[in-house]
Amino acid sequence: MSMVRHRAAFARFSTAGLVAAALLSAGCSGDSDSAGATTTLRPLNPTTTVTHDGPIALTVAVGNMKYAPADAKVKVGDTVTWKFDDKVPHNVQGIGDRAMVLNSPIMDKGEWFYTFTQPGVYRYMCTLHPDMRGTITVE
Ligand SMILES: [Cu+2]
Repeated sequence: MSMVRHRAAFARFSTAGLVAAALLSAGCSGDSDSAGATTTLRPLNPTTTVTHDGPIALTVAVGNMKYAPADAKVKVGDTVTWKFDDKVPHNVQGIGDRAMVLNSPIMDKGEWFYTFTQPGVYRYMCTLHPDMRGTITVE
């Protein structure tokens, strides 16, 4: 009899553990869902220039071998466009895990958009000219 009670208590404990594990994995899948939403805003083919119909919170000029402004702040949900206009081609390549979402084609003219869905500090550079650096802080 006491053995049965002991098993029942163990079973309840296991169930609580499973519920906790399920909650944890639900949290994880929620994170990857929002990452997936970010993915849909990126160009499917990196050589294709995408267009964007919504409002632009910030335009970063890419020219004269620099990003202007080099440092800027936007809010979650804001779309930033990088407007390329120079004699030589450039790109926007994120530095570090969070900023890997910034991955524009190499272009000398045209625009590339990104809509920020997660707060954080996004540092980026031009892979052709590593001295070209910029930062977008998303609040
Ligand atoms: Cu460059």
